[in-house]
Amino acid sequence: MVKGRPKAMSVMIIIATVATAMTDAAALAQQVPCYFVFGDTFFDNGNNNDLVTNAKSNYLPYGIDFPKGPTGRFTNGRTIPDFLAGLLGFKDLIPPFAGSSPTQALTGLNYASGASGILDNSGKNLGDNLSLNRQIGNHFRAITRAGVPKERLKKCLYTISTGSSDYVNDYLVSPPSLNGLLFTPDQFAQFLVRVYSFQLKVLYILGARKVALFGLPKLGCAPGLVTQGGGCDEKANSAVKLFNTKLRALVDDLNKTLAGAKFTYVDAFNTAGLGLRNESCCTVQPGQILCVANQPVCANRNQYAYFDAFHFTEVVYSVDAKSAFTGQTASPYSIAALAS
Ligand SMILES: *[C@@H]1O[C@H](CO)[C@@H](O)[C@H](O)[C@H]1NC(C)=O
Ligand SMILES: *[C@@H]1O[C@H](CO)[C@@H](O)[C@H](O)[C@H]1NC(C)=O
Ligand SMILES: CC(=O)N[C@H]1CO[C@H](CO)[C@@H](O)[C@@H]1O
Repeated sequence: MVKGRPKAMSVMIIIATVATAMTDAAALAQQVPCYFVFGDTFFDNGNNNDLVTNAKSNYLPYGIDFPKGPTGRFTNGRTIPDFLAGLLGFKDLIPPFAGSSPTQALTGLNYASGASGILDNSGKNLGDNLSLNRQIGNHFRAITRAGVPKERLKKCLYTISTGSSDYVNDYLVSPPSLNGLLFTPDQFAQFLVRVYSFQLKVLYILGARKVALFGLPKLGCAPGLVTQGGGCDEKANSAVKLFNTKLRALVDDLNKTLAGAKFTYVDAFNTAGLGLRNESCCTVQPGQILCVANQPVCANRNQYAYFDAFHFTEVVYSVDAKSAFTGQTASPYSIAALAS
């Protein structure tokens, strides 16, 4: 018995070690086989680099806090999809569709393109664009080319951030665009959500079942959109709020009508950048949105909500990603629940 005791103890130690190793493995294991990203400047990670467009960010100071430097992300460091990939246990970040190899469609691709919107023409004023329709076309080609099985596609995560460009590059521009003249804010939101709904059904037909839709932030509080007096543009905020309300309703509708699908809505309107400084961190020319190349940036980027006059800093994206993952800002499902 006396002799047996150390033996039992060492067995217990081994069990404990194995148990710890297993917990670590579980924590690190990739929770979904693949992750696909769609959307606009908030999610773009390099798809605009080779397009003929003014909506580019592959120059310093963009990427100043990113390990590889400027990549075409419209922020100082990582974006929401980058943080989500980490939280989901992916060892590598999801690569941009532009320049990807066919096999990368097996683990996921990012099709997002700066200035793109739900409507094909949104952002056209800035140059070439990969509208959401074109992104869905690229996804179809990528999964077909790689022969990704439908059963695998059903287990993947899909996140989409779109709609901002339809507002800032179309509906809200002055002098007014055709849509700005034709539609009331409520009608425009309705129109956008109707088109978006159709696009999401196409994505469902292509295999998407676990889908997180990011709502729009308070666009009217972005430094590039604030009023002369420095306050938020409340007309912009109330227009965006109508879109968010209808998008939230669409999520419930799709969840009910598309068999086997889980859609969730992520709120960024009430949360993004709370409590942080609200002026641009980088140098922006008056009336512009993007950073001037190689000009001074703020030293303490963790204290700023906005990196340029429109896009948020990495610290905001980190909080957004975590709260969407845990479910604090996502409903009816957390992204963790979608993934499981
Ligand atoms: C920016 O922050 C200041 C100080 O907290 C505040 O007075 C101002 O209203 C804010 N502006 C915007 C556009 O949010
Ligand atoms: C989603 O819709 C399904 C019916 O297709 C329903 O069983 C489920 O409870 C819904 N989930 C939520 C969170 O509303
Ligand atoms: C300027 C430009 O190339 N715009 C393109 C944006 O995308 C649509 C299709 O989604 C094209 O028709 C436009 O030519």
